[in-house]
Amino acid sequence: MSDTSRTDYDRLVERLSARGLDVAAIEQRLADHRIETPSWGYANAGTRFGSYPPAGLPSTPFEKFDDAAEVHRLTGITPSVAIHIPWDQLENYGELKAHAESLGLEVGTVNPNLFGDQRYKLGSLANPDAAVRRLATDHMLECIEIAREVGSTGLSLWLPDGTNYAGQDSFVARRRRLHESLSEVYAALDADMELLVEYKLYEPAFYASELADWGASLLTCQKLGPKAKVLVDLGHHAQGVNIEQIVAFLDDEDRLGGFHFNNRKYGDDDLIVGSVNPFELFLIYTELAAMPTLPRLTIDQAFIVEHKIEGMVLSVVNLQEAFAKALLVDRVALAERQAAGDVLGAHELLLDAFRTDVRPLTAKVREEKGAAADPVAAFRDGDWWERVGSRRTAAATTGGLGA
Ligand code: PSV
Ligand code: MN
Ligand code: MN
Repeated sequence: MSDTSRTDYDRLVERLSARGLDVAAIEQRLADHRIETPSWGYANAGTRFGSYPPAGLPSTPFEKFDDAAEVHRLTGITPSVAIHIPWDQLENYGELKAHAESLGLEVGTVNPNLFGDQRYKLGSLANPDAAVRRLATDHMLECIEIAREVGSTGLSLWLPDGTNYAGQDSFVARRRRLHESLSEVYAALDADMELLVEYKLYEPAFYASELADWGASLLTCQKLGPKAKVLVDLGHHAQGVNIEQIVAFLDDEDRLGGFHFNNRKYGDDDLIVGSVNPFELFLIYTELAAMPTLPRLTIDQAFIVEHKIEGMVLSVVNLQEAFAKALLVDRVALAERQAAGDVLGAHELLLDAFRTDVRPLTAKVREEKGAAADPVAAFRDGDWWERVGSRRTAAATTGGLGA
């Protein structure tokens, strides 16, 4: 650490200690913070209008893990990588597991794809045609098998099912078909596996979605059993929805399975988390910081115009800073002010934490892990991309359509 940042760090510790905060405990929680990165975030992605892949993008799951290892080297807190099937389809998943381990990584959640096949035009697990439901259910079962092979305990479900026009199908019939399909999937989960059920307000269906909000996901999880939990993707809500309240409610029900982090301004934009609304991210982390253990925290983003590794690294840095700020909230004082009805006094405690520059603290925690004090600058200053990208000549495969 440079002399200047040591001074900044010392000054910050002094101030925080004077406020009665246990800085060592805060640093420990920051050191334990883990973020999963998505394989599809490293590969070619675009909008429905086009994609602009730079030279050197990974074209195999193995190469995507190489990029993820660079993000982990720079940040120190991203040891697992979510995979997406069939984008990461392989003959032998043991080879991917071994490759991950050789890089100090592990394979994270397995994400099935229920929208790419032409037969999913009218839906997958809720499709009116039993043969298509069978296809989708079998794909989920195949993903459970893949999870076993790579040593993963998380099966993620983003269900694209819905209808485009009123009258197209019966709401109740679709819901019942979905539950029937999912019951079979749930029954196949191992004891230590979790089914993470994402919801999304709209898109790809534009009239009604089967799992449009956290209520629909929660009801589905409650029907299935305790291994089913809700996954909150920050880009999947209506404008103005209070996501931090949803997070608190789900945790109170013991059904908060995890997050897909990103940020949006209009729709499911999959922008860098914390880039549009850092205060909202801080408030979400303020709820998370009150929990004894954190749920699965995963990035779900599509980098369209920015460098993908740089974007991933900045996302992790933003998450670390949001968590650090949330850990500064004086919980005892907050409870006292809430009980006393001191509205702005309570709010002020949050503002005070949010306004604190925590960068010297997060830099120190990263450096102690052997990662970079300033990971974005370290990536820009380094030559990793030039070295690795120049060896990649194969055409980049898709990582999905993006937002
Ligand atoms: C589509 O909306 C989506 O962005 C969902 O958030 C999924 O998690 C992701 O794609 C990967 O399938
Ligand atoms: Mn998602
Ligand atoms: Mn999404």
